[in-house]
Amino acid sequence: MTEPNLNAPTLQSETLPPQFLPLAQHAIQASKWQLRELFADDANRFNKFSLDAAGLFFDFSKNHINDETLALLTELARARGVESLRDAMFSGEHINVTEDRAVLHTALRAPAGASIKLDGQEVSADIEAVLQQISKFSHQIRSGSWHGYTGKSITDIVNIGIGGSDLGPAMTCAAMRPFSQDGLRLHFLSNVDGHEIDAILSGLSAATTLFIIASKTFTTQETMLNAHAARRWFLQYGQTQDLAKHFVAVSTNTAAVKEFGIDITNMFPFWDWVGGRYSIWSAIGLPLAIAVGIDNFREFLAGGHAMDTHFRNAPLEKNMPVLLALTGFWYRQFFGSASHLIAPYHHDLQLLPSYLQQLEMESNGKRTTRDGQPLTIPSAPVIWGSAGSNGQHAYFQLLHQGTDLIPVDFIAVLKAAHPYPDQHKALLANCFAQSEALMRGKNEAEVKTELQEKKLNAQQIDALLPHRVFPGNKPSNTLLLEKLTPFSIGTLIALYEHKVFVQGVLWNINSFDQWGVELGKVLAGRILSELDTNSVPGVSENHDSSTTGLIARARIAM
Ligand code: G6Q
Repeated sequence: MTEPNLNAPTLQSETLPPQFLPLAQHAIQASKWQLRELFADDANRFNKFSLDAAGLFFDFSKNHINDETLALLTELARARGVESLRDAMFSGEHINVTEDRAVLHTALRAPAGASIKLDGQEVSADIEAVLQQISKFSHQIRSGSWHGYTGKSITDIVNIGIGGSDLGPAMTCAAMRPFSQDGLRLHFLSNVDGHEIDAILSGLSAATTLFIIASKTFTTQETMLNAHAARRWFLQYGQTQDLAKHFVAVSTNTAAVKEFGIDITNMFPFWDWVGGRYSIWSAIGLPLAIAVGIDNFREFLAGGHAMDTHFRNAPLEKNMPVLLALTGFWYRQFFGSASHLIAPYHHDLQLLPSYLQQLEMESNGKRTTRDGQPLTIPSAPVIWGSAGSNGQHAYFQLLHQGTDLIPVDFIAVLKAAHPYPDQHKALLANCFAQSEALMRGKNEAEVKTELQEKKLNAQQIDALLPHRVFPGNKPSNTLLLEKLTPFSIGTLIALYEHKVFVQGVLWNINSFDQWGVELGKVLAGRILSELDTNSVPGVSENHDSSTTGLIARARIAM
């Protein structure tokens, strides 16, 4: 039994953009390569296919690539306009064509005073003003000088938001846990499922709780329901005039914030040129600034900016986000890999896979080109994952011996922030061992020797052999961070944002709208009114029999 190659791609030249054809031809060759042999043939492979940027180290040598592959991939990136669209994004052009908006989250992390123009107007003064507001408020909460209605300091902060208004703060607060102030507890309420608000509020005291209502639009059903429920809960203890001490808002919608009853001086604004899933750098990062302090928050922004500088200036061949994007694109486009695993080997990065899931799947889960034509090639794969090493005892079996090709991004942190060196060594050992095992596999000869050493007889060996062989030849990237700090977390997130941008350009899609999310918001609103047991059943909307039946059963039970 010989080790299988990658699934040989079929050349569908009629649906492929002509610019993809040289790579499609090349992929047929590459599908025959064994990663083991690529390493055996070139002692310099690791040095050649790895790079440092903005404090991150990126090893992409365990991919089915050679010099020619990289040359073809970067040539394609140029031909698709990665450089020109990148420059258009940074200079505030309205590259979000379906919403006619600029995409300027990068401006939020530029150094104070940097000249960034949007439609002819400087934006940096507005950005700095909000940062000052965040600085003042977070200091008041952290120092205990912001008092609740009984005169006590705040001990618990509940961020009420969903999607982009939840995942960024929740993920970064977890990632920066060692930098967080003791005695301040952060809670993230996103789900419209009342069990979540019930679980969070049941442990809290209204007198020492601050609610941050985070919603770009301030109309999202789940957030508004939770915000109103939190308000009702608070008013069981405090008075209406006390609300200002316990409710603040982060939004672009001043009128709706006012209508909710939040004092506008306690509203932290941001702008429509900041997409929800790119908004952690804006006032949506308020919970993070409260948890870790404004200096650490600014360090986080500086980390994002360091990656921006690299992305803007490095040639494509030495550009980390571009290379991360190209390696993923290579398998998605030419080898049919339908999913991509994010495996951070760090407990504090446990929410990173969910964060990247939104970033990538909401940005690039599209089927229409920027100019409105149907896409004839696959776009974003499914992004999934969880913190290592837990996954090894669960789904890694499928990576090693299943039938699908699933590229992996391993993310490891070299220096731990805890006093358990044995655990840290074991964690890193597991991480590196997995990428090696996926790449090398274990061939028949190796399995035979192993079983012979265990004194199994020839018949037993023959029976076990097919089950014990690992084909290997599975690709992965490894990203190394020196330490998990606000700065390095900033670089890591910006790296993936730009990866997503580059892949969107390769697929020629608009990565910055989300019409699928908007549809969900509308549909749930309609059915909500039909679940109201005071409404007349079945008259407000015509549904299929399944949806009608489900609504009817719920009405009876409620
Ligand atoms: C992000 C998406 C989506 C959005 C949420 C919350 O890019 O648009 O996840 O962040 O639907 O929206 P609001 O912030 O408007 O409540």
